[in-house]
Amino acid sequence: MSAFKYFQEEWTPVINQYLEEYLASEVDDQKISQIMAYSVMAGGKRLRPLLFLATLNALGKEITTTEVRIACGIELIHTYSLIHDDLPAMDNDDYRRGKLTSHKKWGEAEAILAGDALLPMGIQWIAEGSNSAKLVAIITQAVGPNGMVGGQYLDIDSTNNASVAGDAKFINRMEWLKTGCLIQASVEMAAVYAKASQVEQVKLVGFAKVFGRSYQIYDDLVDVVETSEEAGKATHKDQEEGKNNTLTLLGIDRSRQELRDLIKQAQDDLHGLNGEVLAGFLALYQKVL
Ligand code: GRG
Repeated sequence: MSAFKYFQEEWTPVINQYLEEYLASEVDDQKISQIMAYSVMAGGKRLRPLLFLATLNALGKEITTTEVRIACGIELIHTYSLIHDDLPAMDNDDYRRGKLTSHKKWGEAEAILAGDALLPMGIQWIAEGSNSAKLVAIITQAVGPNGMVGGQYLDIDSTNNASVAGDAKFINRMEWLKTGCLIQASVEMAAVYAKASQVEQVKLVGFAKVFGRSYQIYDDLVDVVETSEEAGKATHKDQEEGKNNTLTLLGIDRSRQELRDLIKQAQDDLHGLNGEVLAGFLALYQKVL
């Protein structure tokens, strides 16, 4: 088994158990707790908390419940963004992670509030660890107007805007803000938390930047590979919905090539680090290449 698989199989259940237990015990009202947990426990891959923990592992830092709580805080924030992204006013999706979306299951006001509740709760979990002021500064920057929310705004603002369709610079920026910033923050927070050296920080942030960029391309390619019988002839959902992303810009083959180039860059960034587990995240992409 690869070091990554081993790590993933060891820590995913720990993350899941922590989320389930503490969402239940730290939210007073049973009903809102249930609505929050419905989305948090819906079967996500736990990519961001695993990245946080894998970065600690690369830096030789021991992982205890304290670190798991911070990792889980990141997942709460990620889940908030998914709940809000699915709302009728945004992507208007009925299913997420194979289940009804929060607003379809519980109602729109309830879904908005569940997302609103997960964001500060995630920040609270992060704020309770050591070096917390820096960690909170990194995460809030990453998900605010100069990060994820900014990217989501650009996405919504540019939907059905034909003049953006060929604008690679705009699309790169939008995707970076929407997806890349939170991924980078997951790694950067661990580097700060574990007091990585300057050299280690530069390498890790370099890796995280490339990984964050590549993840959006992967996510779009997964949609195509999983929803079309013949990937080469796919009519992509995003294209039909007037969305602009790397896939609609470059098409399938060039997106795959871009992903291969990014994988090489990410591997290069890890040279000189104990980054076997981190490098294993790149293997996720094999299924779309
Ligand atoms: C609504 C403020 C706000 C932000 C939304 C996250 C996001 C920004 C939009 C969701 C749409 C999307 C596909 C964005 C790209 C980020 C991404 C790849 C999300 C999916 O993350 P995974 O693959 O999902 O880690 P799981 O379900 O495994 O957690």
